[in-house]
Order: sequence, then C-alpha cells, then structure tokens
Amino acid sequence: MFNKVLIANRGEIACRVIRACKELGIKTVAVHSDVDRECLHVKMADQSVCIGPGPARESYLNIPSIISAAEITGADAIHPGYGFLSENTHFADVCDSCHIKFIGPGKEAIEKMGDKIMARNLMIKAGVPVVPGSDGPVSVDDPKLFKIAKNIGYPVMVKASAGGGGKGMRIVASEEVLKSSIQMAQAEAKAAFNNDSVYIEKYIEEPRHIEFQILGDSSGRVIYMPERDCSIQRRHQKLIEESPSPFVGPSLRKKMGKAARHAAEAVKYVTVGTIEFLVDKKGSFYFMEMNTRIQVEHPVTEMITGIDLVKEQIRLAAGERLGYDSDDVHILGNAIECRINAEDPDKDFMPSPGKLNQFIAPGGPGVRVDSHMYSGYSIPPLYDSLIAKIIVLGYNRKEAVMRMTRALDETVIDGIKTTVPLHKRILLNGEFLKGNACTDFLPKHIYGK
Ligand code: MV4
Repeated sequence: MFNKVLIANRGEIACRVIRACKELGIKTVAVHSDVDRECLHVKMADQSVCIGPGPARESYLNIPSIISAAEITGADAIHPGYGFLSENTHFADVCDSCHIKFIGPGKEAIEKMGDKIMARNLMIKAGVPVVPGSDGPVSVDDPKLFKIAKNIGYPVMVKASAGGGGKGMRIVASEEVLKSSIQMAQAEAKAAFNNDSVYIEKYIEEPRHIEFQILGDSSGRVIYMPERDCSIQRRHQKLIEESPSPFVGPSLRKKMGKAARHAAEAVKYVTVGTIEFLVDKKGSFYFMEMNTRIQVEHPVTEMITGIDLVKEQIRLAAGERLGYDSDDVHILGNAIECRINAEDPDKDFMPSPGKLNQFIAPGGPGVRVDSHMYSGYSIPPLYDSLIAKIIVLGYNRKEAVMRMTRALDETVIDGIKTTVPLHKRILLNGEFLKGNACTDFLPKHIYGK
C-alpha cells in the first residue's frame, strides 16, 4: 500500500480522496493555487504545497509543478480526482517515468477510450453493442458519405472522435445539411481538442443515460456494480443521478452489466471506471463512452452498495485483488444525488461565485453531503461551480425522493445563488416521480420548451 498520496485536485473531490486515504492509514499532500489557500482540502491534508497562480493552466494543470510537489514531499502516488489531469495520458506517462503511481488505469486504457472511434471499434470486436454508425472518420470529400449516412438512416449525429460529454456534437436531420454539419463539427472539434476527426451515428431519440461502475484488478478480473441513471442533464452537465435506475430491472441489469464488464476487459482495465450507455424506449442499449476516472456521481453507488469506491480505487492501484464478484454486490435501497452548483438557475445558470455568509448542511437519517464549503468561505470564479453534492439513501425510491426533498429544505446557503430551488422543482415533478425522466426532461418539463 502507498505511504503518502498527493491529491492533484481541489474542491469536494480532493476532500473525498483525503477522507479515503485517512481511513486507509495513508498520509496526504494537498496542492493548491494561490487563490485556494483557504480551501478545505488544504486544511484537511497532512501537508500542502502551493503549485502556482489561480488559473488552472498554471496550477492544477501544471504537470512539472505537481510532480515537483510530489518529489519534495516524498509522495509515492498521485490521485488525480476528476477533471483536470485525470484523463491525461501524458500526465499518467510522466508519473510512470518518475516512479510515482498514477491512481487510475494504465495510459493505454485512457488512450484507447479517449479516442471515440477507436473505442467504438474495440467495442464491436469485444461484442459490446454500439450505436449503428460509420466505421471510421467521415469527411465531406468522401464520395461514399451520403451512402454511409443513408444506410445508417436519418436523423444522424456527428460526433468528435476526441470529444465526449457533448462537445463537437451535432444532430443532422437530412442530407441537405449533412456536409455543413460535418464542417461545423470539425471546426468545433479542431478548436476544442486540436483534432478535427468526426464520425457519424444513428440519432437515438429520447434516450436514457445509464452507466455502469466497473472495477478491475491487475489479475485481469473485472466486476460491475448496479447502474446509475444520469438522464437528468442540462447542456451535457448532469444535475441529478440515481441508482438503481427506475427503468432497469434485474434482467436488463445483468445483460448491460455483462456488456460493461466485457468493455472494460477489452482494455485490460485496472481500478475504477464507468461504461456509459444510451438506452432507447424499447430497452435496447448501446455503448456510448468510457470514463477512465472516479466520477462526480460515484456516491450513489456507494450508498446503495455500502462499498467505498475511492478506497477500492486506491487499493486496486496499489495492486490488491478484488475480493468479491458482481453477484456479491447487493442493492441496499434507492439513492439519489443532487449536484449543488453556485449558479443562478433563473439567469441561464450564470455562475454565482462569492462569499458564503452561512452554510448549514442537511443531516439526519440516510443523508450524506460531499462538499468543501464552510461558513465564511469565498468561492473563487476560476473553477467549476460544483459546491456540494447531497446524496440520500431510502429503502425505496419514494422514500429517497421524500428524504431528498427534506434534505434540500434543511440546506441553508446564504450569500450566493445555487441550484437548490431548481432541484426542489424537479423532485416535485410528476414525470420525475414516476421515474419517466429521459434526457430531454429539463427543456420539456421544467423550462417548458
Ligand atoms: C447521442 C444521443 C443520441 N444518439 N448519441 C450527449 C453527451 C454525449 N456523451 C453523447 N450524448 C448524446 N449522444 C446518439 N447516437 C443523445 C445524446 C444526448 C444526451 C445523452 C445523455 C444524456 C443527455 C443527453 C442530452 C442530449 C443529447
């Protein structure tokens, strides 16, 4: 096991990782930018190092600075959290060269899954269903372009190979706009990822976003956990996640879970990762992408299984073996997570940084809060606006919804605008209560398209 872990992140996830390290008896090093001196993760860690100025480019993304901090403090591993350097193959490579363990999969798995065209082809080879689409990149000069799209059938979607999470994505209704859509997607992809490779897929209408947590060890064993339903999103940002999905029963769970296991085995995946699927109204499912990191929404899985995924991730990175199978993991109830952001939902989610005069976290039975907030803390405008995650566990979905409503009512955040009022509205919505929310829920039922 590691002796000392450096956490190359900030905010709630840095706090979450420090907690896991403490329970494993591992010493911790926090890193922080100039503006983050008063952050909770800095106070919680055994040691801290300033790694640069406020802008993330010069601090949380500054590889030489982070590696130096690890060497100076004698850390033998780095936990990247999510975002920042968590899916950066170059960073994973530099850690390797410096004999510092990157707590995540090998760089080959990150690389293969980061290239969406390569990932699609790997999944086809592994027998995992993918959305019908082009075999490789498409271009406007390809004489077969219209034929490829016609065979898939309109509407189609143009996606960036280096994309993920919705960037560089376009829906194409008909042949007339195919070429212009490809050109726009290419320009967007070039600007965002410096890679203009795009491919096309059949557009799945009103899909649900259902993902499986997988865990892999260095012996090649992979297990899956019950799914998370992340269908309630806004501009590709998840707002609410729950587990199990109200849409998935035991037989679909088993079928999708096995596919997720095969997907992870295809890249010899070690540590924790997530296989995302699109599921259509009939229950057909398609591999969408793999996230090769711990995710924001991991706590809903922890709540329903009783397993600490961050401790598992660290143990697996240290070479320990999995001690149980997918079938040994039981569903203890229903969990829901609400992401609380410092944004104004009435002003098109405009960021709302500033000083928190008062923060009172909810509590009581079945309530968990993952946050780096405290009364008097100033939220800087430079980083992601996620300030807290409220997670509840109930014995069934109804209890979980009532419990979340109660927890949101208890929450006091004074000084800034947050998404708390929006969450209250969503929880009261009839379609949400019935478990019917698909990916167009927000525009359709909350913002009345
Ligand atoms: C799709 C799709 C429909 N058909 N792909 C959005 C995020 C990115 N990971 C992929 N996304 C989608 N891909 C095909 N072939 C619809 C979406 C999509 C979506 C997916 C999950 C949750 C919310 C969404 C909102 C809009 C579009």
